[in-house]
Amino acid sequence: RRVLRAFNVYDFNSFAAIQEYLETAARRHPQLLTLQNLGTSYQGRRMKLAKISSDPSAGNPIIFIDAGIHAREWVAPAMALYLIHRLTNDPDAIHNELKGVDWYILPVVNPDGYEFTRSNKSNRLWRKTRSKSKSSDCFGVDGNRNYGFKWAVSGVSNNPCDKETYAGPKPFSEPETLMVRSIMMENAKRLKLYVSLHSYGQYLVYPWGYTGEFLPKQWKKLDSLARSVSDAVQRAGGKPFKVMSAGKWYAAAGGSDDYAFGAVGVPYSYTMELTSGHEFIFPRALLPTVLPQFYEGFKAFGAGIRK
Ligand code: ING
Ligand code: ZN
Repeated sequence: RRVLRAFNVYDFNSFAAIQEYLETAARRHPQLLTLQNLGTSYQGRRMKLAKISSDPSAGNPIIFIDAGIHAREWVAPAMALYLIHRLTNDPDAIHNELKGVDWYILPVVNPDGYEFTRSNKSNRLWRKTRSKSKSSDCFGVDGNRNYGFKWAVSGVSNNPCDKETYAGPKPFSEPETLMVRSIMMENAKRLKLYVSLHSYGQYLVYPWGYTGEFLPKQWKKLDSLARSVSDAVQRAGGKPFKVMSAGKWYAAAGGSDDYAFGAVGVPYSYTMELTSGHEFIFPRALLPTVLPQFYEGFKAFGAGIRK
């Protein structure tokens, strides 16, 4: 007999606990939640995509959300799990958030890095993956510089020992970014909205990230949906988001949002920075306050792409 440990959604959980929560949730809500095996991370952690749908055969538009590509940004996976929790447990979600829209959620894109930051205090601020570089003794690639759209044209380091923004030896050198690419490619036609969750500075930014010199021609639609999300979070008592193109904040190429928008053709694509003023070391005690506030933003995302 297995003893079911209680899972606290208002906590920073281990990758193993997160996987166990996903399995349990899929068993409890088989008509809503299915798990797709994606393969393994560099160090062999099994990764699973949570697909939440009230009618999987309908071919609904898809909202795809990922989190935790940057190891130290712990609030992002916590938000992704809270989303799964609400979408599968709210009695009225089926008539609202899940009506005519499927939600695909990958809560931890970089599990090796995530576990590394949990392993001891001196690793707490690690950002990259944990792959071993062939050309040096250093480890890790910045997953959010590794996507194959305008790869490495701006805002990256070419040095494998750079702790922050090493773009990798080539685009999609990391198994973890390849997995996200596969999810996008397999679902390209139905993907309507992509959101990558991070934690730094409470920004909600859209393409282009690789340049701050110009905007995509659809920028007004991207901008106004982002503002409606920010307004909803603010109405719920949260801090507003700074809304702009990523490249206006700082130019950096190889991000997942540019790839989704520019290479896959996802019409709405964002990077969402969930910090409420706390950047990387987000206080656990604030999770019960901020996660429900941010959830109102996701409802606004859903409402915005439904109409
Ligand atoms: N921020 C993102 C980063 O990868 C970003 C956001 C991407 C900004 C591209 C501008 C351009 O640097 C975090 N928190 O990592
Ligand atoms: Zn980040």
